[in-house]
Amino acid sequence: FVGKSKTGPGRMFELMDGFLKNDPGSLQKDILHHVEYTVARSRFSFDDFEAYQALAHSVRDRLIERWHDTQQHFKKKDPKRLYFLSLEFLMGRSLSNSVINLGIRDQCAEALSQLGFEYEVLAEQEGDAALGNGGLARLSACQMDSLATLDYPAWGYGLRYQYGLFRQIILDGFQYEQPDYWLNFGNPWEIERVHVSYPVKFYGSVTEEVVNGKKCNVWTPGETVEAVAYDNPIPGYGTRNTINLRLWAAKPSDGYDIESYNTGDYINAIVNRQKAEIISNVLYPDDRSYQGKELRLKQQYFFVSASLQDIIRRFKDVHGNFDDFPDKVALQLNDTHPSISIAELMRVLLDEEHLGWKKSWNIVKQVFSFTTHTVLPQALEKVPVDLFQNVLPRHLQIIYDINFAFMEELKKKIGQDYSRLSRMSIVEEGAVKNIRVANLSIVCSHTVNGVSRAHYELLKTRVFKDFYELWPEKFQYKTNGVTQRRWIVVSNPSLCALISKWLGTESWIRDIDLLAHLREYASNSDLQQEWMTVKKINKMRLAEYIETMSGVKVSLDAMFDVQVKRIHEYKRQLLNILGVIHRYDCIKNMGKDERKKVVPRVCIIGGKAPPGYEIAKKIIKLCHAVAETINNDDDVGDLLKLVFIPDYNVSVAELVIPGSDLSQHISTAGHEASGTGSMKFLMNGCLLLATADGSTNEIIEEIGLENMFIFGAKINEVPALREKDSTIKAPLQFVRVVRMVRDGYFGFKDYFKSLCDSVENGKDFYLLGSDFASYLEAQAAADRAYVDKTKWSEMSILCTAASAKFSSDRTIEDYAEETWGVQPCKCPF
Ligand code: KOT
Repeated sequence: FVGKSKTGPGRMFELMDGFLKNDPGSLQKDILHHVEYTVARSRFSFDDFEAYQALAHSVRDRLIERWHDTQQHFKKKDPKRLYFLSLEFLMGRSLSNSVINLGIRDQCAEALSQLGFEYEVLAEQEGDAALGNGGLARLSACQMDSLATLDYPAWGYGLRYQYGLFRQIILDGFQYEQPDYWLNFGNPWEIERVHVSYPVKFYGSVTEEVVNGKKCNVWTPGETVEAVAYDNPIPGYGTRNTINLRLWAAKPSDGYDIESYNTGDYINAIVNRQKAEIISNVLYPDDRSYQGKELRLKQQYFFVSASLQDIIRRFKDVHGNFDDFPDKVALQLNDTHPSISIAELMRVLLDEEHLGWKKSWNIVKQVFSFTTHTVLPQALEKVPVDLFQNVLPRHLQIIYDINFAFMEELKKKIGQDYSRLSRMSIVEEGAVKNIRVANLSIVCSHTVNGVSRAHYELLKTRVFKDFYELWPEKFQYKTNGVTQRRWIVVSNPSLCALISKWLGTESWIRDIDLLAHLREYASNSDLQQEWMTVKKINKMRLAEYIETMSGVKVSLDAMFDVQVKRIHEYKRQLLNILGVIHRYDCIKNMGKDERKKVVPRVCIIGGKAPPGYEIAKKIIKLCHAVAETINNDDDVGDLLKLVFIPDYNVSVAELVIPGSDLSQHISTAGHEASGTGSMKFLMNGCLLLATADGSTNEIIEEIGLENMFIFGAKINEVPALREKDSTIKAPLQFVRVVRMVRDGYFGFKDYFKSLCDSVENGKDFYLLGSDFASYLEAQAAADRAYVDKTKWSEMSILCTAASAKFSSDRTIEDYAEETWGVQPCKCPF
């Protein structure tokens, strides 16, 4: 507009005075402006939280500029776009991540220091955005960061829950859940789009009618809820590209409960309207067991319907018909949670666009790709047909039609093998008829991805064997990765600086393969010393946190041994605790001289148990009970401490991971689809003690068995071990430690009985007993390695170097090329 008319857009551009500037002076002005006009405090009197808010708004302004430019550019270029559909995103804090990716961290720190504030202190004011449960949800967040950084024309879509993942409170060692009302203090990172809203319909009935001489199924819905968009800009690192995470919130629609208005019940009508908002109220915290809840199905359909309306509107803005749809749109299903979008797209193309079955199906089968994140049968979603019929009657019809066509096609290929036909059917027959959402997703997607090589092998040979044999070409895997921007640059600034110093460049932050060059210096004693100094600084931070949270003072000379993740039997936190009891028992039985040889340990456990998962809750209580005994035993002193870190979340992870020496990933082989925590620890130079499960097998290839502590049964050995009575093979040490718990050595004898029963008396489904001896050996090997400081620091450096493969940048590039067919679209400014 420059030089053009000084009215309208020309005048506006002139007034804008170019883009916002990033020097400390300009940032200061913006911060003070926001103190006064956004936070509405006096610029002469505002506290740390208000300063954080003002800083956040100043950063947000810069994000918005880039967001606009990026979206404008995408619109102009009209590339094929990727839409990432996920019911969960675990974003954590945004401030530090944004200022790093915008390249303005130092400027912000300087601006604040002149105003009398400390950047780090303000960053701590922010609460986590915890719109997800665990691995799957944090993976979505890492992938959004990589999509933006690598300039892909992508958008994320999800739900804006009012309550994120519950807060974990520990009282007397027991877990209690409290609501996470994360929006209480406002959310500067989102932009409410009151004008971007779509009606989403539920319930009602379907009738066959003749429209324009053709027979049609007409859905007359019974309820309409409005979906309102909230945009969350996701900045890339070292690029202007800033993509969008659009989250939907439910609001009453104008037509909601019109009946009550008509009957004159005004007050009740208003009260009823608020019920619409329930849909986006709360995140389901139990992420592995499906109970066919109506609200859950409504959440899924709500976000999917709004997202597809939005995607189709954007497509139609430029394209006259749907022929190009598969060339312009890729829809990624993050597990089965958004899979109702398959039936919804079919419905829109059939009933609203009137494309006919053949054409609609041809489009649908080209656009969806599906990634599964589990091997646990109880995590595979099944929706009772009755529930479906009630909530989404037209979608159920469409699913039946898809299944009918699929069954016919299958019969042609495999003949009358009824047991296989019934296993593969989308509809599960039985006392309760169910829709198998995974089967629907496989049948209708062009690609099915696993999240590690081992996971892919299990999908092919066990979980989806029938489907693999039918369509081997559909199956792929993309080993998970995590973003080095958050997991090194943001969370471990000292290590970041050290890596850049030794590599002579910061380019590894975008080009992760460069990180592997650290290998060349792994045996350099100068680097080793500096490396261990950084680790010490991080251990100090963590030790302070532990003391504040649990009152336990820990020694920095001790090995910090950490297991932080959701609590689940298959992840075997119980194995860890029984191992700690064994260590304690050994120390107690040692003479003075022997004790001198013990490598001191601080064992750290953290994680949330799903609220209804009794055994997981008992594991948390056991951890506290054992900690109480050990930490107060003067006999043991600094040789052993056990601490439970409450309310483990993304920002706690950012503190814990850099300060760890050893981390445990000890799931029963064949149960963890991938695991991503291990990758974050690896990046931070933390050694791994692990089973050969999930992505660990690929980590072994990168770093070598000699630099890790691997133990336990292999994936292929597990089924045979389960056949036998595992208690027979449980070693004496195992029997002894379980007995200590049973006999009430740590109190709560009756309460822990069922926990002990779960690993004895011929049960022990997760094979704690049969893996116990090799677990203890791996722990002993870790002790021996820790004593040799030179060797340990070399191994630690090799861990970081080996983590290059486990960047989500690599994962996303592979998806873009092999699954989605999208290319980078870089904003030129
Ligand atoms: C939750 C519900 C249903 C199905 C799967 C899940 C799920 C799986 N939630 N988190 N996961 C984890 O996803 C991570 C990312 O792929 C994996 O690394 C990890 O092994 C899964 O357990």
